[in-house]
Formats: sequence, structure tokens, C-alpha cells
Amino acid sequence: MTQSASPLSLNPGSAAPAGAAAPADDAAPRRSDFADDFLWGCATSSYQIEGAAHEDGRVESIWDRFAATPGKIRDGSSGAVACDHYHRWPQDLDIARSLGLNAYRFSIAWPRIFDGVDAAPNDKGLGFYDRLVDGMLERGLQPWATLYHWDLPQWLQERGGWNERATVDAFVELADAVTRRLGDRVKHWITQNEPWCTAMIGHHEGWHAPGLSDFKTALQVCHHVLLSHGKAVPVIRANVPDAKVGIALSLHPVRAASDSPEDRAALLRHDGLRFRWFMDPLYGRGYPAQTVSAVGPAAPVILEGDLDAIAAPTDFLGVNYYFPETVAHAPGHGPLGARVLPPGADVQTTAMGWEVAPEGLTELLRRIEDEYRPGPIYLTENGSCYDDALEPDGAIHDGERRAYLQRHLGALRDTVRAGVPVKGYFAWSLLDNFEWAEGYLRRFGLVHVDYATQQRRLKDSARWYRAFLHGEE
Ligand code: IFM
Repeated sequence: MTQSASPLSLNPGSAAPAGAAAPADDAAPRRSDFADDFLWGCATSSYQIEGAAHEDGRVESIWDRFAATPGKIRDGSSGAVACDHYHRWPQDLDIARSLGLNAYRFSIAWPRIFDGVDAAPNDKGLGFYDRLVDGMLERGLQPWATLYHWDLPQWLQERGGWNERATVDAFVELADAVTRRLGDRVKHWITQNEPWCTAMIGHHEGWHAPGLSDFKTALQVCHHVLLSHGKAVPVIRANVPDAKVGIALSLHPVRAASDSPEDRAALLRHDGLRFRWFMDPLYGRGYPAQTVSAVGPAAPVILEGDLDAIAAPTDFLGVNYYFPETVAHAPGHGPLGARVLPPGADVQTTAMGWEVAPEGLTELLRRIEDEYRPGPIYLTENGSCYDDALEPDGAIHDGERRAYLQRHLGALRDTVRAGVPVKGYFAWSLLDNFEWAEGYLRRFGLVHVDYATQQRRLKDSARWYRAFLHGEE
């Protein structure tokens, strides 16, 4: 089966389109194509780069436990050392500054902050983020803090993890402690990163921590993660009156595998769970009714007031975009009889097997704007994985990553010209890092990390981004 040429209209009754479809511009993107106050950053996450797993009172996370379980991580590794960013952060922030970034997205490791029920926040853990944030500000990098990027403390998992409502309260406590401490300097807060992955990959597909395989649990987890976002928003605002608060979702443009009624119906079922299950409740529409009935007894327990809490007004939407999905009717496959097809042989892919589709970025962002009008949008992650070769002279000629970056920035420029209010871009990732179940086998960084020596080297993609940001491209 091949991809259908045009995307389906998924929500025909939605608001008017955001501007006329601007033709794609073949010219290379330039920084001057974007507003002067556009944010240019890189994104990272705590477990993927920090290391220092046992320092300064950090306790075990679900990823430490998962990685220690034989067979869970492809190369048998863990984030125990990772990029040793906990000790090397000044150098890493120097690199970020040298690239010409004006923003930096990082996440807080919850196991550094709370080591048990009713515990006081760990001053040493908070102290690390104090120094990190000060380091960003000294270098002209606007800090963007994510409160949860998947490293739940293991002690919370042992009490039921995200399947338990008490974890929502624990997250709100985390949000409270962290924003009290950092809120005088950090004004941009992302509550949750990619709730789909936390819920579905961690609790249904099972190849991420905590490694469960139960659809009903996954939907309850998903509800609690969204609820934790909604309940944290007012707490963050109370502690940081000038805060800008949002959530980062991993979203894909979706296409039917063919124009057959079966594939088109499968697309709608898939979209109900993969896209509208998140966007609809966050923007005040509740969970999509058709999907609720399709999941039947697996639907989550929702208490009175939950949907209002989830729909707390936010200041921006974070979108993590990597690739489009092509969906086929597949009876018996997954909970909804729909299957995401691997890209065809004629399609360009990254080393992850993900389709390279810059036009998909435009399609996705236009859909979000047309159907939800979420206010300012930030690309909070976008990037690519390739098998980089380190040359004897220390060069890394990652032309494919460079082209990926350049083409996606071209698509972003076209999207902004079409009237979609995108205000910033964070490349994933600053550094090569621990790519979850893939361990260190996958490199997404603009900066190469030699894990034996911890030496950092700029790849050609980083040099291109630097030239672009300095107006030399
Ligand atoms: O490395 C991850 C990141 O943690 C979340 N978004 C996708 C990236 C690439 O897989």
C-alpha cells in the first residue's frame, strides 16, 4: 500500500483555515526570514544527559530500574553516566551559547527533588538546577524548564505510578517546589513532555519504563498525566505570576494508506486516540466521544472536575514533530484495528526508520491552528538520528542531519508565512544522548559525544545551525 497523496480533512466543521496555503519556498531558510524575537534553542532531558545517578541525594528512577532489567535496552546501557552533563554543564552551555542560541530547553529530574512521601524537597537537587539556570542566564539563554520528561521516581512507581491519582498530587508538589525555587528566573514552564509516550509506550506497548502492557492502565495513566498538567498550571501561576505555561505533545500529521473506506475509517479511529485524545481535552472539548465508545471498558475513570482542570488555559502549545504517520485498516491490530505502516521503500528515512517529511510539519501545524487556535506555538522538539562517522581529524560530516534541519526550518518559515503563530524552534538535541530503549546506539545530537572520553565535537549540522543563527547562511 502507498500513502494517499492528500491528507484527509479530519475535522470538516472546524474553524476557518489559518491563511491561504502559502506555496513552499525553495529558497534556503535564513534567520532573517523569522521575527527578531523568534526563539532559537536546543532541547535536552535530564535522564538522557545528566548521569550522576547517585549524587547529591538523587534516588532511583523508573528508567534506572528498567535499564537494569536484562533485555530492555538494546545495548544493555543506562543513563547512569550518559553525557555527564551534571558535571559538564558549563561546557555544554558554552557550546549552546557559541551556536548562537537564545533559549535552552531542559528538564527537571524528579528523583533529585523528592526521595519519598512527605519528604522535604532535596536542597542539593534544587541547587543543581539553580546553578544550571544561572548558567543559562549568564550566557543569554532563556531557560525553558520541563517538569516531567519520563524519569518518575521508582518509589512512586512502587505506589502505583501514574496509574494512581496520588501521583497527580505528587506531581503538583513537585511543580510547587521547583517553581518556588526557580520561578524568579525561569518564566517558561512545560508541565509534561509527550504524554502519549508516558502512557502508551510505557504502559501499553511496554518498551519504555515502567514496561507495562495493559491498554486500560495506559488510558488511566494518560488521564492522570493530563490531569497533572492541568492541576499544576494554577500552582505554577501562583508561584510565578509572569509565567508562561504550556505542555509539549508529540504529534504527527496522519494520512490514510489508501482512499478505501476501510483505511479512511481506520485513520479516523487512530487519530481519535493519537491526536484528539490529547488536543480535545486540553482545549476544552473533553475526550472524543467516538473514541471513548471505541475503547469501551478501557476508558479511564474521570472524576467530576477533571476535564475542567485539564482544560486550564495555557500560554502556548509545545509541539514535538518528527515524522508523519500513514494508517491502514488492520483488524485485530492494536486496540482499534488500525496500524501505522512503515514508510515505503521509495521514501527517505532517518536511521530510526522515520520518514523525512518537512511538509508534514506545515501540515501538522496548520491543522492545529485551524482546529484549535492554541495561541503561540513552539516547536519544542524536532530532529533526526543518523549513524554518524567520526573522521580521523575529528570531523563529523552529518550532511543528512544538516539537510533535515535546513529543510524543516524552510517548512517552518513557510508555515509562519501562512499565518500559523509559531514563535520558536528547539532542535532535538544539543548532544548525542541516551535514546531510551535504543541506549547509545542512536545519535540525535548536533554535537557529537564520545562516551569513552566525554569529548564534545560539533557536527556539520551544528556548524550549519551556528552559521544560520549568525546570519551567515
Ligand atoms: O529522545 C526523544 C525525546 O526524549 C522525546 N522525544 C523524541 C526524542 C527522539 O526519540
